[in-house]
Formats: sequence, C-alpha cells, structure tokens
Amino acid sequence: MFDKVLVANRGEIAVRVMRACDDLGIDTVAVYSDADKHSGHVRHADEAYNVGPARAADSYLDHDAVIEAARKADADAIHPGYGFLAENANFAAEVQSTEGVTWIGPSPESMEQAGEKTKARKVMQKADVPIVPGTTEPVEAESEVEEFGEEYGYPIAIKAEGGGGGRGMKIVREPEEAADQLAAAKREGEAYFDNDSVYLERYLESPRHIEVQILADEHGNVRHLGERDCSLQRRHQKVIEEGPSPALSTELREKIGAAARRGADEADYYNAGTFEFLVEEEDRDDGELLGPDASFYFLEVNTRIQVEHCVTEELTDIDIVKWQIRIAAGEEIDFEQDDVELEGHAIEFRINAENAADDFSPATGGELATYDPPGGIGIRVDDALRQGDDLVTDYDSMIAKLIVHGEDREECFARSERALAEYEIDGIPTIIPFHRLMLTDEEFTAGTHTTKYLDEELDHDRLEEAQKRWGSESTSTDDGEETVEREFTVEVNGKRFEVSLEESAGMFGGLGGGSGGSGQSAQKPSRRGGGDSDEGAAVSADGEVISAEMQGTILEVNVEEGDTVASGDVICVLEAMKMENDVIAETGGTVTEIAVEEGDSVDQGDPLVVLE
Ligand code: MV4
Repeated sequence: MFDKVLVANRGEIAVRVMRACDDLGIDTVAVYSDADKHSGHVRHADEAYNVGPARAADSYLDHDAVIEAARKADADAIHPGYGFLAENANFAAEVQSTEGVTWIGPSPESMEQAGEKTKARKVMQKADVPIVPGTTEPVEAESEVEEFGEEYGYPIAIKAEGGGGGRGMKIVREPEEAADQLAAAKREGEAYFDNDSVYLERYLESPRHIEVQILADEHGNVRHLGERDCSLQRRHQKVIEEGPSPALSTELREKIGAAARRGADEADYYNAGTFEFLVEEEDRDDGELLGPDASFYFLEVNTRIQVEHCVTEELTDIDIVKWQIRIAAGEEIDFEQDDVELEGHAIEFRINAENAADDFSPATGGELATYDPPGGIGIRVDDALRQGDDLVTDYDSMIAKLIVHGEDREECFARSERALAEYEIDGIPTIIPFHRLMLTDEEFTAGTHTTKYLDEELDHDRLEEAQKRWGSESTSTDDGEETVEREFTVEVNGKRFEVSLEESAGMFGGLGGGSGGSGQSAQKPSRRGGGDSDEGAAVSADGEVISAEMQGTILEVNVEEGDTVASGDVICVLEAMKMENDVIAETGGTVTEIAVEEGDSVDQGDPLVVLE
C-alpha cells in the first residue's frame, strides 16, 4: 500500500479523497493555488504545496507543477479527484512514467479510448452492449446525414468525436438542416476538442439519464454497484442525483448493470468508472416501472470518480474512493457481484452558491457568516468549508453536497426535507430553496421527470417563490428596493418566539448595518453589464453580442476592435468548470466592442464581444 498520496484537486472532493487515505493509514499531500491558501482541503492535509496563481491553468492544471509537488513531498501516488486533470490521458501517462509515482485511475489507454466516442461505441457493440442507433465511423458529407435520416428518421444528433458532457452536439430535425448542422458540429469539434470528426445517432427526445458505477481491478474482476438516476439536470449540469432510479424495474436494472459489466470487461477497464446510458421513457401509469423490454443505450464512459459517487456509497456501503486506491496499489477486489446489495434509497443535493431565482447566477463573493450543516440519522455532508471562511469564486460554485439515505424513497425524501430545513447558511446564496421546492414538486417526486424537465418545463415563478420563502439572502422587491430578513428571539411570558423582521434599505441605518440579529451579512450578487451595476463595461444593444456561456475567467482575448472575424474563429478563451473553453464566433463580422479583458471574471450571460 502507498505511504503518501498527493491529491491533485481542491474543495470537497479533495477532502473526500484525503478521508479515504486517512482511513487507510496513508499520509496526505494537498496542492493549492494562491486563491486557496486558506481553503479546507489545505487544512485537512498532512502537508501542502503551493502550485501557482489562482488561474487553474497556472496551478491545478499545470502538469509539471503538480508532479514536481509530488516529488518534493516524496508522494508515491497521485489521486486526481474529478474535473481538472482527472480525465487527461496525457497527464495520467506522465504520472505513470514518473519514477516512484502511481496514477490512481484507469490506464491512460482506457482514458484515451473513452474520449474517442466512435471507438468506445465499437467496443460496446463488440461486448453486445446496446448503443444508440447510428454510425461507428465518422461522417463527412451532408448526403450521409440525409441517407441516415431516410433510414432511421428524424431527429438526428450529430456529435463530435471528442465531445461529451453536453458539448459538441447538434440536432437535425429535417433534411434541410443537415448541411448547416454538420458544418456547425465540425466547427465546434475543431474549436473545443481540436478534432473536427463527427458521427451520427438517432436523437432521443426526452430520455432518462441513468449511469452505472463500475469497480474493476487489474486482475480481471469487474463489479457494478448499481445505478444512479441523474435525470434532473439544468443545462447539462446535474443538480440532484438519486439511486436506485425511481423508474427502473429490477429486471431492467439488472440488464443495464450486466451490460456495463460486459463493456468494462471488453475494454480491459480497471479502477472506478461510470457507464452512462440513455433510457427511453414510456407512457407509464402511476407506480408502473420501466420493464425489461424498455430501450436503453450506452452513451459514454466517465473515467473518473464522479461528484455523485456518494449516492452509490450510501446504497452499497462500499467505499469507492478507498477501492480506487487499493486497486491502484494492485489489490484484488474481495467481493463478488452477488455480494453487492442496494440498501434502501439515497439522494444527493448539490449545494451550489448560486441564486436559483436569478437564473442560477453564481455568488461573486461573500463570507460564510453562518455555516451549520444538518446531522442525525441518514445524513452525510461532504464539504470543505467552515463557518467564517471566505467563499472562493475562482473555480466552480459547488460548496458542499448533502447526501441523504433512507429505508425507501419516501423515508429518504422526508429526511431530506428535514435536513434541508436544518441546513443553515448565511452570507452567501445557495440553491437550498430550489432543492426544497423539488421535494414538493409533483413531477420529481413521482419520478417521471426526464432530462428536459428543468430546462423546458419548470415554471420560473416557482423558483422565485421558493427563494422568497426559504432563501436567507437579500432579495429585490418588485419596486427595486432591497430587503433583508432578520431573525430575533423574544420571550413573552416565558415562551420563546422567533420573530423575523423584514428590513429594507434605509431602515436602521441601512442594509446589513444593524447590530444584533443573527449575524447575517446581506449582499446581492452584482452582475457585470447589468445596467444597474457600476462595474464592467456597458455594451450597446445593436450588433451581435457574443456572451459568456457560463461563469468563469477570461484567459485570452484574441481580437481587437475593428478586426474582421469569420464564423468559427476563436474570439476569446474562457476558463470555466475547470476547463478552458474557446468562445467562437457563430457568424462572421466586424468587432465593434470588446467588453472584457484578460483576467476578468464573467458571469453566465455577460457580454464579451459585439460583432456587426
Ligand atoms: C443524446 C441525447 C439524445 N439522443 N444523444 C448530452 C450530453 C452528451 N454527453 C450527450 N447528451 C445527450 N445525448 C442522443 N442520441 C440527449 C442528450 C442529453 C442529455 C444526456 C444526458 C443527460 C442530460 C442530457 C440533457 C440534454 C441532452
């Protein structure tokens, strides 16, 4: 077994991995950027090394800096967590070729194969795992798309060979769209993945997203640990995951699990991994489940530990991260498939520092004035923050995960309501009000929601109501005046009452300025270019505005005012969700305004550049 493991990550997942190391008697090494000098993962580790500036590309993504830290610390293995370098096959190979350092993860070859979608599809086909009807070779010509449409019908998905996780997919609804969408998919593939190769699949309109957790060792043992249902997503970002899926019959569950096992076996896959599937919904009666004849299709393999692995850990009582480490150390899995039993029901709520009522805009700063997580039977909280910490906004907005376990879905949901009500966070907005809303939502509680539900069906007004009812943050009233809710405790005839008072700007000498109270610090996330904000450049409305697809940091601006750009040109580079993303021009034009510069933080929707 290893003596010392370096964890090449931050936040809750870094702490999660270190806890597995602690349990195995392994010393832990943290790496951190300048933005994370006081962060929880650094506190947790036995020793820690600064690997560079806040910008992820200069620190957490710097291969040499991370490997150098491992050498200095004399660590004998590196665990990458999720995101950052976790799915970078080159980095895995560099670690493997570093004398005395082991990569805790699948082989670099497996990682590369999983990244090439047509290759992965061929392997699955060989293992008799159903794939979405489509091609296993790249397509070049528009006529191939039309022929495919004639044979299988519309809509068709054109997907980038290097794609995944919501990027590089275009939908063709009729033959007339084939040429444009093919060109668009190729452009995106080239821009995002340096690979303009694309392939075709029949597009499923409203599938469920089911993923199977796999553990496999280097001795040929492959086990599946059941599935998670991740159908509740917002713009390809999961927000709530649960297991077992409320939609699958036992027979279908076993079929999908067995398919994932065959796939892992065929690919000679080892360590932890997730096999993603799309499952076609059917018209179902109340309480009816998808039977063994329901259609399910392999989508892709994730070659890392995932955010939502905790759901499976609660259901199976198997410590997946500990097994990742044991497998990397050459150990053999010591349980059989039949030993894996799913106990009860588990659900995970991502606690993101975002305001759901304001299009899930991420907090732009703040201090955790109160941080008091729930406890008691069935509750697990994975986090890294503590009360008094400043929020670090340089990376993603997830600050914690609440995982709830119960005997069945009903008990699990009742405990979830209780735990979310207990969770006290003041000083930053979180999506706890959104989660509480979901627990009262008929579609979600019935388990009939698909991947389309949040983006296309949920009524926005309900998000605002939830935020008003359960949010502890300041909110804008209709007339634009800001109010803050403050709670006071009073005793009347010996009986205790909690009184909440709404304070509006101007009362008691202004917002957040009052004394006493519960120490809430009020603040409204300010957004750039929002008109009422005095920071950020104002952008005129005419012309084509290219805006940020997600919150992040501008790494490069590649154009100047007056430049002529062609469609497909890279305008700037945005670091977001731990990845560098090229922002490309959809159409050609002349650059008339540039609203950002290198190093700027931007929110989703902020204007970047205007073309005319
Ligand atoms: C699909 C699909 C429907 N049909 N492929 C989105 C992420 C990318 N990795 C694959 N995705 C999808 N592929 C076919 N042939 C629908 C999606 C999809 C989706 C998949 C999983 C979870 C959430 C999703 C949300 C929208 C679309």
